[in-house]
Amino acid sequence: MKVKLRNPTREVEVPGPTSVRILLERLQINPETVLVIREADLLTREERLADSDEVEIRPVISGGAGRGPAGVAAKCKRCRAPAKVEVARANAAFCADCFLRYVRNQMTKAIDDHEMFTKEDRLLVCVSGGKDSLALWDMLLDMGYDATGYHIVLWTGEEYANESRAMCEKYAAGRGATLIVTDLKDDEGFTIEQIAREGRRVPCSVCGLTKRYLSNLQATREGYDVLVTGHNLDDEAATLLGNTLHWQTEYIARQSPALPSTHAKLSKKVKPLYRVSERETAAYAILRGIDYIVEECPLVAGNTALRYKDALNLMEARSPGTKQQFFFGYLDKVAPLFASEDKVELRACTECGQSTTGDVCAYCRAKKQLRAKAGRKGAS
Ligand code: Q46
Ligand code: ZN
Repeated sequence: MKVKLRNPTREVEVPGPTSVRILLERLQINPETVLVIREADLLTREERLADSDEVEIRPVISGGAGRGPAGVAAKCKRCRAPAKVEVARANAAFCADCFLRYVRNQMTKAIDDHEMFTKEDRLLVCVSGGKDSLALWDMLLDMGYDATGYHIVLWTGEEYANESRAMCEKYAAGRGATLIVTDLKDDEGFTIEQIAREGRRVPCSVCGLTKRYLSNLQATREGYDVLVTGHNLDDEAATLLGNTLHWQTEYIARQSPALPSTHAKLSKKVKPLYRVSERETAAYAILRGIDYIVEECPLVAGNTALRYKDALNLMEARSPGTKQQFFFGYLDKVAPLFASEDKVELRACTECGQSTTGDVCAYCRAKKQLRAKAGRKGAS
């Protein structure tokens, strides 16, 4: 049987017939970190594979896949039809329709519980071309929300930038949805790849700062009511683990799925996918036929959150539900205790007028630092 593995893409021959579960065990792949696809169809672990089959094993968790155990039921929990997707943390498996419904219900619960937005609000949805943000945009449009996409060409790599943008444009064109695209190189005169190449700063930290700054700027300048991002359960649990290990209490206090606007230049920010795992958003995108960029950002190796994701995936494979217990438990029991840590007074940045706690905002400081270093380099 021909098995296509991704990131990096390669093909291996595995003797069949066998089952998905045994195939993954043989390849030492943690089933929680991948989806197995045969002719655009998702397969559960109990599915049989013939020797003539061609299957793709697609990683759906940033950072790849490790070894882990397998095995849950292969009938839809809701309608008893043959299952397509296992959700081990819910001790369930679902057919395609019931799975899409399950994911939408999780998002609706998030929106309602945190009063994220209503049908009257104008939403600006940050889309990268990846599975999470395109699945998010898709659900919001299906539910009748006024959702405009916003893509920043960050130039973390030429091919990656072009493909990411193309995925967003393809999706927007297919849906007749509005997409705004801005280009970091044109607007700001630097690229994230350049920062990585010159080793002046950690690329992911500048990239994260840039995305937060520019998306907030776009939302406030163009009068959107809410800025929406595709952070999923894995992202939130990994961030919380990192912040907790370092006891960054001011970050812990701000890690809410919905942050209100506390300044005229600060948009309300929400994360409606925080109840949906990364594997589930990927399955959603595949089942909905959404074309997304499967390759990882070429600069992802510098992303420290991956280490925390790896650690959580190891625990999740042994005890499904670990991530949700950790993050939902924080929201229920711990977040209220940290609320007092989050009392900061915001004022206008003296350089750009955006909100900041000091005189000059972090983005303007980073830009100044980059320019100064570039100047020193040019002079030497
Ligand atoms: S895009 Fe940017 Fe990520 Fe690439 S450079 Fe790092 S932060 S990994 S989500
Ligand atoms: Zn500024």
